[in-house]
Amino acid sequence: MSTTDRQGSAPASLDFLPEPDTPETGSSLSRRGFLRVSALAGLGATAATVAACTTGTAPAWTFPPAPSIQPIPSATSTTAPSVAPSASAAPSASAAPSASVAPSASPDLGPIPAGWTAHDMLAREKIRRFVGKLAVPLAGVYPPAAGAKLAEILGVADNYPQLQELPEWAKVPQGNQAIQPKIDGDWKVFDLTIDTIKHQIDAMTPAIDALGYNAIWPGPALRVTEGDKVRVNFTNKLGQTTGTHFHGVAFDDFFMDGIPFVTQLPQVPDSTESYEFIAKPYGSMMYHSHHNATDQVGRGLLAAFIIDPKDPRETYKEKYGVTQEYVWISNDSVGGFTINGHGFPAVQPIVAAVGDRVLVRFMNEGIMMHPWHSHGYRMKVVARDGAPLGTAAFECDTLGVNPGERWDAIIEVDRPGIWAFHCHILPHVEGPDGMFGMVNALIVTPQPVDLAPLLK
Ligand SMILES: [Cu+2]
Repeated sequence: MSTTDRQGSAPASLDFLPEPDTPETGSSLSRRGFLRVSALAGLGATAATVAACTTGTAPAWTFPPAPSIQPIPSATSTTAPSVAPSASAAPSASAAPSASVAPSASPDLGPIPAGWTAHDMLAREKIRRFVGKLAVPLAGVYPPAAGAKLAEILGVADNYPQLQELPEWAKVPQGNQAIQPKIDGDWKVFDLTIDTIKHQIDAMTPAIDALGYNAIWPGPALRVTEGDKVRVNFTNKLGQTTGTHFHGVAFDDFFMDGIPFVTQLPQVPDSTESYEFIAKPYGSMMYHSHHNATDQVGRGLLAAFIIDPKDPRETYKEKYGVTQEYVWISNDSVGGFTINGHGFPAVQPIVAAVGDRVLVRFMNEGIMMHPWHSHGYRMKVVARDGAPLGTAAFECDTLGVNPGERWDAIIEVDRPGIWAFHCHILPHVEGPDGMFGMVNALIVTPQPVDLAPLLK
């Protein structure tokens, strides 16, 4: 699955949910939920119906009646400053990300409610695109008052176009898919290509010239067990030289380290090169280009390499009862501020149910530190750079992750909600047209919900 993956199981695309054998039962919307959803979906988009669902708890805010229509100025004309990372970050000026993203949607977003500005309209548009046609079904899995409030906050009664569309993150390819190795004697063998690709940070922005292992950014997540003999064959289809480094691995043979002119010659185009090593130590690792890397990693040659402990008692599933995991690779150069190669609202959310224990493997493939802030929950941070923290494990709600670092954090979700989860360097997450870049959400449903059928 793109980014969310069940510990130790082969992931399936957009499989957010616990496997059928997990303790949670009822992996689809409850009948009551469906009825509520049907009621909302069939609303004829009237505020009256939404209000009818709001029994007992009156929402604090209601949509103003018939606001006067005002033209919406271009978001680029607002006064918010454009904030760009240091130009030294990127080799070419055009490659520098900018927080001042040009408005990607049609400026015709309808009438502006009293007291709002264009910023509010554009900001709401981002959330509508993030949720897409999941809005009504998702609202339906929460208790009626909460569901009605969520529907009201999004303005579902407006019957806006995104209610019929896939969420933004389901419109673009998501990386991190786990691939299974071939077995060759006692070796686990992965065959990968290194490709030039066109990559969309977001479905509404033009594709950029990017790079990807197996033609996707981030590349496939490779997963092995401590002590495995691993062979990874890379076929270079870039049209330029490269070299691949497995970041965090303790190589016995230093010539496997992947650094052109230090431990090898550069890998020339149209050649296949193999890296062979024993997988150790266990933990969250990465693989990425280590040649012309500001450009090559900045354009997508990055991926997760996960070494599970040989001792099953040391796995996160056994040790902490982890029920699902999410690989979270940040980058911040050529493609702008991204999580798993995408900026909000194209970042695939973490979806969990009450009772889940969610492992997030933060990996920073960028050039700056990002403090990840989890709303509503503290994270229990259990490993740094793959090394278990043991009794030094700590809890926090804001975790700074430096370039090259990996931090493993577990969130025990015990309260439903839709919780923002974002970098707290504000120019990395919010601009004149609302949230963008390094923003994600932890969506906690009261019961497990199978979203996959809704994403067709
Ligand atoms: Cu940041």
